[in-house]
Amino acid sequence: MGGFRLVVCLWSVWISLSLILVSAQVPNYYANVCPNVESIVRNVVRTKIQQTFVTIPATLRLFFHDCFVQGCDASVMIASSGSNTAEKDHSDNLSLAGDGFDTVIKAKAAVDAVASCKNKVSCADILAIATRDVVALSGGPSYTVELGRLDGLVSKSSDVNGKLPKAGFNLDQLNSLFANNGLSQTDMIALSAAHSLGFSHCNQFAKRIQKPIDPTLNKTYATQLQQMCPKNVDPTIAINMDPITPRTFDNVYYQNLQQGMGLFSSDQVLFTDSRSKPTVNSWASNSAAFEKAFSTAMTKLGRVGVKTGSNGNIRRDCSSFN
Ligand code: HEM
Ligand SMILES: *[C@@H]1O[C@H](CO)[C@@H](O)[C@H](O)[C@H]1NC(C)=O
Ligand SMILES: CC(=O)N[C@H]1CO[C@H](CO)[C@@H](O)[C@@H]1O
Repeated sequence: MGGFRLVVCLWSVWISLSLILVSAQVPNYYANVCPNVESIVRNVVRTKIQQTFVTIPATLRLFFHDCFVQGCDASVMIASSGSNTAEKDHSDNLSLAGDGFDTVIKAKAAVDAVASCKNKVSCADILAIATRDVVALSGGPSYTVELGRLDGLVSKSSDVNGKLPKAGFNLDQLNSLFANNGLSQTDMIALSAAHSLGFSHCNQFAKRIQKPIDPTLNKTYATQLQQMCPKNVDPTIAINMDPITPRTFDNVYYQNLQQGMGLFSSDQVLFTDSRSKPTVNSWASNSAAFEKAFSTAMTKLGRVGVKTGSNGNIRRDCSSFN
């Protein structure tokens, strides 16, 4: 038994080592060229949050969209030019708030202001670090960010088709899209707690509050949503996704689901589907278990489609190719 455990243990050490080597992702990747990269990024993020709260949800969502389309390679940052319509101009991006882009641009400038760091740190890694920081600075868990991603060489609006989840997705649709990115149902439920803060436009859930009202929606909450989002509402109006603690990253997201207060069908289904309900119930009452699962899932998300070698480079300007 002891011998077996040792073998299993060595085996998993070997597997993790080979994963690290294959993905070229290690926590202290910049130790020699830019040892302070994480504190430089953190300071920019902190200042930017003081200027506007939207920094937090905007950066978190930007990272998610980046990773699910072509991998975590900052391809989402590229501006369209000439005949190339880039990822960020796909309609599914409509609501990617400019403050996420701005955070990365500012952090990159601060990193590049240090001589030894100049043009040595990828935009993809800066986005990954900034994302960890916005979560931690809004009450969520902190975790070690694996580093060593290169910036991608391709960004096409057409590549976004079918890569991002829709607010009307059911559990099977959510699971299959996340599985395409190497993420389990547990990871998907954990990552959905990103909707613990930030904003949504009314059109994303308008159908649920029109008669007949979605029966999985809490009636009191439905009435509140109808008042905030009347028919013919200004399409630029956005409302809090977590009505109880909208500015804190926490497990109240799961408690809301238990009350029928998930904003999207894709949120509420995590509680109504018996396959995911036990996980929701467990994390609603156990914040530590949720935070652990979220950190694990974010680390896995950060490994999606990482570019190395000739598949990428270090962009000088995050919003355009070198
Ligand atoms: C599970 C499937 C998911 C669906 C269907 C989904 C869908 C959406 C939609 C429709 C919005 C509102 C867009 C708008 O009208 O402005 C939104 C907002 C947001 N999503 Fe998701 N999302 C999902 C998962 C995730 C994940 C995994 C993350 C990050 C880890 C994330 C982070 C966010 C954030 C932070 C916002 C607020 C953005 C802001 O306030 O600027 N979402 N999501
Ligand atoms: C609806 O939400 C209220 C709190 O706003 C809660 O007291 C009530 O139990 C919820 N109803 C259902 C069916 O979950
Ligand atoms: C932040 C950003 O660039 N959003 C763009 C997403 O795509 C729409 C077009 O569908 C643009 O108008 C937005 O500017």
